[in-house]
Amino acid sequence: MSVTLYGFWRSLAAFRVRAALSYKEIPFTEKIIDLVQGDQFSANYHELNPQHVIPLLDHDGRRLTQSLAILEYIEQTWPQNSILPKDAYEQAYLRSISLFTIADTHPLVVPRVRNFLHKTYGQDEAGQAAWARHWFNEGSIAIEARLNNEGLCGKFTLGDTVSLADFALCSHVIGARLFEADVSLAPKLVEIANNCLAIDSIMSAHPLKQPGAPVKK
Ligand SMILES: N[C@@H](CCC(=O)N[C@@H](CS)C(=O)NCC(=O)O)C(=O)O
Repeated sequence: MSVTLYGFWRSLAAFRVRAALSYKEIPFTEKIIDLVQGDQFSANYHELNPQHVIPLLDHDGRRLTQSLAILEYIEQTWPQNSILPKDAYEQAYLRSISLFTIADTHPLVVPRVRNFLHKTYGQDEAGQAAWARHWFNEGSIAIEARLNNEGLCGKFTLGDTVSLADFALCSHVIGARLFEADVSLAPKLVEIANNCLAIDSIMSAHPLKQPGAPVKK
């Protein structure tokens, strides 16, 4: 069996997939697509994913994109350490919480959006970071309100069991911290992310633990 993740240290979407593979103890190799160097636009990568984004998962030559779809595939293919309950409502709830960040926040802060802000509206790095912080904060407030409003979370998004939504929420908090957004807006969300990162297999997938990440002095 061969499982290859195309990722990059900084990518929040790649983190979601890396965390799931690691949590489920699935052996995989990671190929680096350096988003800063523009590897996502190379001819070789274009052949694999003409959307020019990561993550991409190759399982025995079959390729998948979009982190949420990949997480579902991983769950169905390798059921150990399940990350999705059987109940239809609970599944939909977890997908819905995941999409708060995967669909509604993260796409606003990815490199192609920040590059567009720079090229078209002259935003320098500080302006782009302020933009990212704004959307991370909006996302945090929305997620926190939803988590509290439904009252289903315990240590994790649904009770005390890790699910695919936890990888999504954790990616949101990691990104918010990288951009120095105000995570104090969302204490429950932060608690869930911290509980995830207290699990060694999830922590090992953290962006700052990957090759190429800046080393803290
Ligand atoms: N919705 C996609 C997001 C994919 C995405 O935008 N990935 C970012 C990295 S986190 C990327 O490859 N960006 C390249 C770019 O913006 O040029 C997913 O969840 O997989």
